[in-house]
Amino acid sequence: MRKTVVTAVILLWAILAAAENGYDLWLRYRPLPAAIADGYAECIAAVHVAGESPVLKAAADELSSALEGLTGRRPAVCRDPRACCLVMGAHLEERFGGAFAAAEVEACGNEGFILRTAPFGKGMVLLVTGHTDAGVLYGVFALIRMMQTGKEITGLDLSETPDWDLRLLNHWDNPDGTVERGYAGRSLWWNREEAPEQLRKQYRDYARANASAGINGAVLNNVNASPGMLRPEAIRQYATIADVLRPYNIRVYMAVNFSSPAILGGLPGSDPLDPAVERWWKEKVEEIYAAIPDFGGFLVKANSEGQPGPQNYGRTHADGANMLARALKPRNGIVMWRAFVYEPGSEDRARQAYTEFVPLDGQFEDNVIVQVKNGPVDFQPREPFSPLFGAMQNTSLMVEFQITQEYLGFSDHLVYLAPLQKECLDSDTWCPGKGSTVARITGGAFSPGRITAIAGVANTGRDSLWCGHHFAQANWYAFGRLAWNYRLSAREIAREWLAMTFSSDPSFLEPALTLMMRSREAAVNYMTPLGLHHLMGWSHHYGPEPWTDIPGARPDWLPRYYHNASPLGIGFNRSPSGSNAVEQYCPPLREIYGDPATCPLPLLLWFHHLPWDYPLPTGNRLWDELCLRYQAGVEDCRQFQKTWDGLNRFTDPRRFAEVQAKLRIQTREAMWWRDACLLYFQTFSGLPFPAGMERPVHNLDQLKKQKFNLTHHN
Ligand code: GCW
Repeated sequence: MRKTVVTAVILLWAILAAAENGYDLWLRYRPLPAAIADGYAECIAAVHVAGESPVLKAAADELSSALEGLTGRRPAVCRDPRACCLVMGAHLEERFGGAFAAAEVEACGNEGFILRTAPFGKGMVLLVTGHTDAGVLYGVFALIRMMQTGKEITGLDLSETPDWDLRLLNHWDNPDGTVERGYAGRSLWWNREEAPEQLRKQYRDYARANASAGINGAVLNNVNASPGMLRPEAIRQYATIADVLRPYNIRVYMAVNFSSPAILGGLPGSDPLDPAVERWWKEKVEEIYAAIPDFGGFLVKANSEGQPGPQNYGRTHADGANMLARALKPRNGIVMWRAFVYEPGSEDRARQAYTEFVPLDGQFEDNVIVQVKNGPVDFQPREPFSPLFGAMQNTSLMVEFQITQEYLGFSDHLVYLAPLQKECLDSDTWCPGKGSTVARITGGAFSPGRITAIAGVANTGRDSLWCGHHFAQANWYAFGRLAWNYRLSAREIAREWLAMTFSSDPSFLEPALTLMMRSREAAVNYMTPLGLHHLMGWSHHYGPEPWTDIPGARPDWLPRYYHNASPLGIGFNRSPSGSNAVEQYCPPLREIYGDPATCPLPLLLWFHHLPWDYPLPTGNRLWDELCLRYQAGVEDCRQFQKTWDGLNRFTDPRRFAEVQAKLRIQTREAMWWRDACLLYFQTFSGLPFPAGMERPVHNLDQLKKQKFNLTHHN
């Protein structure tokens, strides 16, 4: 009897241990079907690592554990490249002269790679090379991805270089371990008490995930920066983390508080033109580089939402950024200076960053990059691209996306963000002319030689599955992949991710892909269709509160400022008869956006205030179209549930059930959004709900009284 119990316990333990909880992300390396696995194992039976460095070692270890997991066989290590089927190392042309031209390897730059099968001795050899070890690392991850997704790896000839030099995550993590707008548990970096070895493992896994997606840098603390980050103990913590990330080609950057010289250094002020302030920063920079020789640089949020900045001293953003840039320059560090600024006042908030920054174009040092949010307001489910892209042709600009879902249902809603990011990157700014997309402008197409970068606000935390929602992992992955190659389609990336994370069975992939590809538009529809924005509760940014009125609050924190609903209509008039924010776009966009007849439907109420019965090209009047879109969003969520329920047999029980539970919440909340917004807007439109639309299940007065409850959000 006792034996049976013990056996049962051991068995249960084995099952639980093997159970997936999402921690392994897309690097699960579970066994592939034998037929494919044997081919890979044979093709990479023995590996030669040409060279020695922590980066090469990380790459070799990864390849070996991936092969072991995927094929059941660890490759042999072979010292003699002639006996090997795979050789990895930088500059292999020195040994395999015929396989590459030196110029080709050179063209890989700092991080590019070549994967090439070449004849060698009596057989063939797979060469993974580049100009640097980092390139080899990315080549190895590309090869692993090919195996994870069942691709052919014989006869390879592939080379890639990244589209942006710096591909960064921004962590909005505070020293006390909280994460601003974080929905996946507490901070990975700060206020931790676990054993160092345990932390190192987690940091290594974080680094592996980033490297596999192509991310090469991370800002480890919140842009609302604590001056304490520049204290010696925080710098030491930064250095400890940097040591673990370094073999994966990841550099660390720090968000700094502009008033640090006064707060921390005891100086009378932090005026950027004060030589004592400049000296203080120079010394601080030296202190940081002594601890972290490859430190990347600073990220600064200045004179925005209460943060201090150069304007406190009557100086400009350029004065502030340049002073820091000069301190970092001797060490090749950079300054990422955020353009997310808006002050209460009469000017349309969407206009403000442009008004403040465009006059400074051309005044920044060349190691300053101005970091601009994708849209002119704030990470809404849909925004037009920020008009700063294109308007500052003599300044390096980078896009900041939000991967954490501050306005997109936190980690409760499944919203695949690659379509949103592609939409922005592919937007043609028309400045200086056709074809000047956001991707090309920030990628340096018009300013060769300048450093280029792209950032995403991270959605990671201490949560066992890293991101709070299994599908939110896809947003981390997709950001990295797009930052590496923005020409990849959102669908292709989703397909890779699904195959690596769940299953590559076509009967799983097709429906799951449709679900992911539909999810962003569904969220736009049930939250803010037709260009509406900022309808959420102002304190939590989660659920709908289009009615909020807080006496004395800043008007631009309140939804009514943005939707302007009244008996006359709805929307923000940014056309020439309104705030004229359209003038910030280059022709012909300003004309296209400026006229409701030509403005794209998805942005209509972003740029126009229109009567409820305004006729749309869809054949519906505005009110009916709005209703039908909210309804379509709800229906999509229901469809997501059905789709997922049908995929049970392809997924493990735990992840299946967890996603299922989240989808249930999402549908419920899509209905909440629909009812709250439509019942409220109906008090102005006075129009009935159109035929074919479900009746609301909520009551407006109750919704208004309902207190927002955070219980299921952590
Ligand atoms: O989106 C808003 C957020 C703030 C954030 C700010 C910013 C870090 O609500 O939490 O602060 O933007 O990007 O600076």
